[in-house]
Amino acid sequence: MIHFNWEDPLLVESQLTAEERMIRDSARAFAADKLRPHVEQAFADEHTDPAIMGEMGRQGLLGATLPEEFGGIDAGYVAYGLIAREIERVDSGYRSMMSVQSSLVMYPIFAFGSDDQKRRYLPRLAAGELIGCFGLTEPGAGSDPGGMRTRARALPGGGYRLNGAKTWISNAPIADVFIIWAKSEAHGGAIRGFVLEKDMPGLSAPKIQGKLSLRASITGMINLDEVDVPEEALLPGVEGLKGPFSCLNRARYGIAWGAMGAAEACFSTARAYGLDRHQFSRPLAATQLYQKKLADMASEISLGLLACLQTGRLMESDTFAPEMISMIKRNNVGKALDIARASRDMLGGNGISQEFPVMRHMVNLETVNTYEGTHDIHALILGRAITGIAAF
Ligand code: TGC
Ligand code: FAD
Repeated sequence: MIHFNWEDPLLVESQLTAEERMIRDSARAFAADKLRPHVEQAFADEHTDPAIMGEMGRQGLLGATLPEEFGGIDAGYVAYGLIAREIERVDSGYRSMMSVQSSLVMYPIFAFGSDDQKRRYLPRLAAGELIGCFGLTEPGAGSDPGGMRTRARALPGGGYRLNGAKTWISNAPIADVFIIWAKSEAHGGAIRGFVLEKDMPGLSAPKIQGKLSLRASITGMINLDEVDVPEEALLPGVEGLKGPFSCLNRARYGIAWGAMGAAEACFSTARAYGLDRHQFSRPLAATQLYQKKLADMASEISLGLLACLQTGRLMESDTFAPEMISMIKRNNVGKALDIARASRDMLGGNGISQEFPVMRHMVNLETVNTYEGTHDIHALILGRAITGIAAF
């Protein structure tokens, strides 16, 4: 028998390799040194410092699963998840920056790009010298990206002309590289990916102001007004919705780990607060209601982390189904949101102060529950797999 460890009740740590622990420790130190000191101010000011991407790059946190040849560190999916967990322990917005760059920009270039595109973009994206964004959602096409209206038309002399609008795009106002998904008339109306650059005439990416959630991560629109791109901008290796969805599989998987980091931050804050704060002549943590809430949190976090670990191992052996990722994204973000809301309550009036991270995590997780497929859309993806009937 061993002594119960409230920080790791089911010993997730014991299932990690030495290399994974090293990567996790390095991400944890980076998050504590470089992100945590600035997060309250960034959130209050709704400000994203683009230099953060360079710092993440220098630390080896971008595109971690990619080969060294392209700037990655050849890490597995569990290591990638551990990085997401450590960054989101500080703030979901910073994890968002990392996920978009790694899974939604570097991955499609790596998986579907030409050799030229890989050489041109990947090492600089890995270093954080270039910032990327991923344009799938449109004003009229959110949960149903197949309804997108952005179009690519073939130009007589070669290349394409893009018209359309994307919205709610993380990193867009500070991005150098834009992955744009559009219906290509030259390919029978199939959805194709294009790699655009910020200075292309007709492309603009205004900031969406006034977010009450994920304020440390900048979000924007992408307007495409007759943007002419050369043939080399097309991602040659994929056609159809499976292109963007393959990227989303990776990002959603990272989110499932990340949400547990945010939940752990809330849980440990509530635990420390309950031990310190006295009411009715005893610590709050000495009451049964407080302890039940802590027991529920520790249980959900442990189960959620083990589910991530199992899914990560299956991804590493290429024996995963996308529905597994829907299950852990939906479950873990939903549970993290419950934990953040409960923690906010357990801190009483102090729970609404920026002095404590719980309310910031709570409002951030509202976004995380919505993006990359809403909580209910993932239920419908699972429902389809369980019944064979699509109920979207
Ligand atoms: P459906 O008919 O199901 O599939 C069309 C084609 O795609 C293939 N496919 C997948 N391939 C790989 N991975 C997956 N997860 C896949 N899911 C589907 C499928 O096999 C088929 O291929 P083919 O070859 O037969 O054509 O498509 P549908 O239109 O019925 O889709 C339904 C639904 C609900 C599953 C889908 O539309 C969906 O997932 N909606 C949610 C939209 C979403 O997640 N948007 C995310 C936008 S990006 C974002 O939020 C980034 S936030 C970043 C941050 O800041 O962290
Ligand atoms: P809708 O699809 O309109 O859904 C509204 C509600 O209806 C939801 O509750 C949904 O679950 C429900 N609903 C929809 N369809 C059904 C149905 N068939 N049955 C039952 N209920 C249904 N997108 C990108 O492409 N790139 C990004 O980088 C990106 N970053 C984002 C950052 C932020 C801060 C936010 C908020 C969003 C971001 N998104 C991004 C967009 C995000 O993916 C979408 O918001 C999300 O997919 C939902 O689409 P929607 O907002 O249009 O909601």
